Amino acid sequence: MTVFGELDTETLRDRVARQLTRSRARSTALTDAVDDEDLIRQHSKLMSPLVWDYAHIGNQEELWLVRDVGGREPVREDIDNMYDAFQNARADRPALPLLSPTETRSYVREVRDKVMDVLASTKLEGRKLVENAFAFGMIVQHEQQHNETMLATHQLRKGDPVLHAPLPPAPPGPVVDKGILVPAGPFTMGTSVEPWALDNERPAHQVHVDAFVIDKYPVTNGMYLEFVDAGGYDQQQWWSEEGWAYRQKASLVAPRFWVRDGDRWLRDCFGVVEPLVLDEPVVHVCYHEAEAFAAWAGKRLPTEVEWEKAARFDPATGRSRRYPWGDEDPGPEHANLGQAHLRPARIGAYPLGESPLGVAQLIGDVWEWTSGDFHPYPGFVAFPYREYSEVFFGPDYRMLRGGSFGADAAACRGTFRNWDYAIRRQIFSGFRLARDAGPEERLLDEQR
Ligand code: AVJ
Ligand code: FE
Repeated sequence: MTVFGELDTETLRDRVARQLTRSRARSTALTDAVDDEDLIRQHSKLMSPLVWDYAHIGNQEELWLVRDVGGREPVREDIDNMYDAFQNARADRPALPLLSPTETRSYVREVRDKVMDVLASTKLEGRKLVENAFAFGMIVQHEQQHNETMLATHQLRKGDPVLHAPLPPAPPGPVVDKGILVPAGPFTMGTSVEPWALDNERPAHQVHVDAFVIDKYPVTNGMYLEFVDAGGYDQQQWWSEEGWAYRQKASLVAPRFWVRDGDRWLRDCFGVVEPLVLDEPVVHVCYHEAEAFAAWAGKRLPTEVEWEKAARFDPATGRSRRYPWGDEDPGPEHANLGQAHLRPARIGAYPLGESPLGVAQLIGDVWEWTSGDFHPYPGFVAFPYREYSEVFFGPDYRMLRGGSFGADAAACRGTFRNWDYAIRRQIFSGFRLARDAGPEERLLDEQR
């Protein structure tokens, strides 16, 4: 297993260097794919211009690794405020006197050169911030998180397609969706040992979970289309009060990026409009749509605890794994991650990624909405800054788990927690269904 507390410093430095290089290759690909005008333009009020994300990536790296960890002189202190996400709402960012694309590229390069030097010369001990190279891991994750945000900006961009990737693997055999019974009992949620886990994933703590049933696969386009065709968007009874109000206000009729074509629906996938792939997980639905679909289907969304138990619990040992398939880092055989394929994989495509209970495609493909708000785990300590998680705690956000095809393995774990507003649909979000165990299933569980 690769919880790397035991790695020697040189191996750890190599690992960090490789991860930094990988994340930069992704940022470069996403920003080199379009011309300067496209980099500066705001493709949606919900998003920053791509060039803002790119310089913000460099600025965070400068703040934490050049100045704090490295104790070096600032590179561009004058631009800190412009690239501070809390000082500038996304909608206001295009009006800022941003660095040009050329200036941005040379800024991020200058910062990275210094960071490589800091990495080579910093003792990775003595301070919590550098133990296990945490600050470097945080910055790798930060860049990869913004890479996913930039990919969402690409999806909103108008014009000829510029991103291309091979199709995800096809399911190797026949696929049958089914509900999987997750036994009642204690479960260890979160982590205290995963070196690059962020503050909101900590600490590990025991929770009791009642028996429940969760679907083996996420909800597909085909299943979702039935809800659309059945008039689900016009039937208030499936929607929460808040969800219905939003459905009315935003005139929702189908997932974002579905395109009506006569009597059928197509989907815009990074500028290519194509027929729906019916056995692909539905993507670009908001929490309210997921919740309404679940009610229509006579089920509900899993709670965050249920999701994590389905993903990590090993009934043979009672232990929680790092990932559904075990403790190994994700490989291409386990999950659709890292923008290797620019769409979710059809259900059944990753049998090697299943959890011990047989729940599939929990990691990768689409972020999965879960019910409940963003709360700290018992014993939470903000680290290393309150603005990563703590300022978002409360009822305003819903939790998403598991990562999407746009998320990188470095920024996705069995314990990883993502969050967004219940109305957001430009993210790579889908969901899977759960329900309480029935009396007979409970009995079966108790007799095991
Ligand atoms: C954890 C994905 C909700 O993008 O808003 C990026 C991650 N934090 N820069 C976000 C993040 C600071 C965050 N999410
Ligand atoms: Fe950020």
